[in-house]
Amino acid sequence: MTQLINLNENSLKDIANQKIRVPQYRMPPSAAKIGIVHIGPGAFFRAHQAWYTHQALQQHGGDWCISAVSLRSSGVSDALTEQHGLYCLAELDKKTHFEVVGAIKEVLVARQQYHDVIARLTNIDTKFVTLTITEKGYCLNNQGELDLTHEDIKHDLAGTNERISAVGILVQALSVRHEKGLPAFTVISCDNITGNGTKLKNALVSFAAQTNLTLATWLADSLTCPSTMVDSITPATDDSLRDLVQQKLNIKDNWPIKREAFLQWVIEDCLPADRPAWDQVGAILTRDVEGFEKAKLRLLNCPHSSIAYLGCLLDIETVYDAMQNTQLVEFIEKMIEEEILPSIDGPKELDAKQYSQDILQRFRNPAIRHLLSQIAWDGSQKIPMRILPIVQQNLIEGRSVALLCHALASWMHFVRLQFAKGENVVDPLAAQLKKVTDSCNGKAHNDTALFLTMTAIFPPSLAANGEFKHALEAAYINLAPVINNNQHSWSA
Ligand code: CS2
Repeated sequence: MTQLINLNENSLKDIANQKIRVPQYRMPPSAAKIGIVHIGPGAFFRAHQAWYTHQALQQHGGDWCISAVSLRSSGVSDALTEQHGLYCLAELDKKTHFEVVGAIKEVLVARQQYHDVIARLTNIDTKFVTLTITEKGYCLNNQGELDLTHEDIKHDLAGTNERISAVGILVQALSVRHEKGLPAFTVISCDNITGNGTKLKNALVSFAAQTNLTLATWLADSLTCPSTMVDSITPATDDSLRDLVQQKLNIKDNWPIKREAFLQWVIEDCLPADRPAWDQVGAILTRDVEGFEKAKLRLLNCPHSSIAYLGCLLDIETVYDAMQNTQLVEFIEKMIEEEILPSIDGPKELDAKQYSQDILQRFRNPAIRHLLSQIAWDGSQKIPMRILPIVQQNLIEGRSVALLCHALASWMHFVRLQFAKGENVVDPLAAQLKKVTDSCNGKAHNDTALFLTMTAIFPPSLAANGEFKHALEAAYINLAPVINNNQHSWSA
C-alpha cells in the first residue's frame, strides 16, 4: 500500500491531482494576512463561510485569511494546527467532488490562548468577525435580548476573569479598539436566528452598556452587524468520510468535512467596501435578508426538526431514510402546504412553493447521511425560531396549527422518552427539561401543560392560548400509538 500523505502546507504540491483541487494561494505558503476572525469553527463554518472565503481568495485575492477561534474545546485546533489549517471538503452529490480548503491560517482556543485571541481581534488587519456559535451561544432570552441572568454573561460582567461568552469577548476587543482609536470590525452572525444581525448588535450594545456607556454609544453608532441567511446541509464528520479521503485520495486528514453541493449565503447589503469578494463567488447581497431567513427557517429548518422528532419516535436514523417513509412524507408535505406556505409572504424574488419542493428534494439526497439525532439537539433553542413563530402567526390569521402541534408534541414525547430510557438529551435546558419530564405521566393534559410552563421556550401568551393548548393535547394523544405500542404509524 502506498504511503498516506499527511495534509499540510508542505505536502500540497504532492496532493494536487485530478481527484482533488488544492488552494493555489497557499502554494508556496501565502503571504496573505489574516483579515477575518471566525468564532465557532465547527463543520458548518468549514463547509460554508470558509469555503466562500476560500473561493474569494482563490479568484480575487486579498488579505482575507481566517483566524478560527474555538471558545472552549481544543478539538479543532488539535486536528487542524498540524495541518496548517488545511482540510478536505467533500461535496456529496451524484458524484463526490473533493477540494482542499485553505482559508484558515491559524486555529486558537480562547480558554487556553485568551490573550492571543484578544490580540488577533484587536489587530488593525482584522476587519471582520464572523460567528457560528449556534442559537445558544448568543445568550439571548426569549425576547431575543441579551439574557443578563445567563451564567456566562454574569461571569463576564463580574470582570474578574478572562471572559467566556462570545458577546463578552467581542465587547472586550471592541473596547480595546475604541481606546486605541481603531475602527470597529464588522460582525457577521451566521446562525439560524431570525434577525441575527440586529439581535447580535443589540446584545453587544447592551453588554457594553452594563459597564461603559461611552463604549455602548460608540457601538450603537458605528458597529455594523449585517443579518444573514446561511444554508447548506452539513452532516457531522464520521469514520466513513475519513476512510473515503484515505482510500480515494491517499490523504491523511484529521478532520475532513462533508456537505451537499447546494449552498447559499445571503448577507444584508451594508458591508464595507473593503471586504472579501464574497459576492463575486456566489454570496447574495440584498436589503431583504429577513424574507430569505424567514423562508429558510420555515421551509427548511421547521420541516427538518419535525422530521427529526417524528423520525426518532419511529426509530428512523437519517433524513434520507425518513424521506422513504410514505406516511412521514405525506405528513410533512401536508404541513408545508396547509400550515407553512400560507405564512410566507416574501421575498418577492422567491417562488416559495418551488423553493420548498427543492428543499424536500435535497432531503432525498442518497449521498447525504444526516442523522436525525444531530438535528434533534438543542430543541429548546431551535423550536422558538423554527416552529413557534409560524404557530403564533397562524393563530392570529385564523389558520390551522394542528400539524405544527404534531411536530411540537413529537419533541415532547422524544424528550420524555430519552430521559425515561436514561439517555442523553443534548440541550442547554436539559436540567429543566428533566424536571418537567419527571412529573410527566403520559397523559396529554398533564404533560403538555408541564412543558408549556417553560417560559424560556413558550411565550406565556401562547402557552395560555386555548386553541393552541387543545391542538397540542390532541397531537400528543394522536402520537400515543407510536409510543405505547411501538406501532410505526399514527394519524394526524
Ligand atoms: C439543521 C440545520 O441541525 C439542524 O438543526 O436543521 O443544521 C440545517 O441542516 C441547516 O440549517 C441547513 O442549512
